[in-house]
Amino acid sequence: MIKIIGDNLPNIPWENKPAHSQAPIWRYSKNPIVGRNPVENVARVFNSALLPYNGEFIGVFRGETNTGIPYLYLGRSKDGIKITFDRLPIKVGDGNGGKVSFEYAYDPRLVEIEGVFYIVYCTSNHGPTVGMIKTTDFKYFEKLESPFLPFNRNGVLFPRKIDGEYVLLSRPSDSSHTKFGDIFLSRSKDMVYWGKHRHVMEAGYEWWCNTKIGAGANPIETSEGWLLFFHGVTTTCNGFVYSMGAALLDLNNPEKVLYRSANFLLSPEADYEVSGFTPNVVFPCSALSDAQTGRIAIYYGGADTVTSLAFTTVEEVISYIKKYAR
Ligand code: BMA
Repeated sequence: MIKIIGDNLPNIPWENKPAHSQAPIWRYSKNPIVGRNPVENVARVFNSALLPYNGEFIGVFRGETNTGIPYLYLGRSKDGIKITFDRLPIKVGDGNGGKVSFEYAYDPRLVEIEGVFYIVYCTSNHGPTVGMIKTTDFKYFEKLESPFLPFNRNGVLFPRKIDGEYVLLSRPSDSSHTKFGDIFLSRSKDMVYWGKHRHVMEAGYEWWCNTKIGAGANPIETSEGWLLFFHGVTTTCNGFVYSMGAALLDLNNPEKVLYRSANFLLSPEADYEVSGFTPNVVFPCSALSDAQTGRIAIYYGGADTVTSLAFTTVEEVISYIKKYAR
């Protein structure tokens, strides 16, 4: 039996697989869970992340303001589905009483490591790159050093140290709508200096992810390896199409890919994925898991417009990855 190595989460959002479905991942029947204009001055919320917190859920959300510029918003939820947002973006300090301002901030991932919550997101440091913020109470947020020079995006931290080091996935990019990109891994002992950079996965020979790929949700530890949901992009005559893929990485040497599904697991099909601000985008940024039942709930952005949920189980998704591994 394939197992999740981690905490139980009895109140994980959940819906059983529809009887007719053959897919390894199924959409929540009441998607999207966040529609347009969810809070004053925010036109769209998508590409966001939630975690369990004090028996409920807390999240960091990409809020596209009515200026068109994205910032990070805090949201709370009792059930992981109905979310209440703060009216203003998260205020961030420099750790010394000063304030930090952002040109923009988007695509946050949220992870807890040893009681500290880290927000990993994309921001500007004279060009887009990965930014890092920490908090222990969701009241005071402290900006940490940027792990990388520009240009880089899609930073995703592993939820625990491996061999005493923090491990961060990322995707070196360009200054615009990057037309290339593989997933790399870097290590740090202190969250300041990052090194030992390793290549993990290349944009596929498979057509659905042949332009670029980027890590999606924080990896989930399982008895078979780290389960990584990522996005893969193909280029059509009408632009990019973003789908969701999955792979299993070695528990001790996560730069080693054990299995990678040649098939996508979710590709834009639903109305809220194929139409919106950026049509044809499925973009995962976080996943909750329940060790006891093996249930997994994945949060993803639809068409850069809405936030949606999809479900699977560890048994189902890992069997699928192995069955369709190249
Ligand atoms: C990427 C990021 C994501 C977005 C995607 C599709 O480059 O900007 O936030 O969802 O493009 O537009």
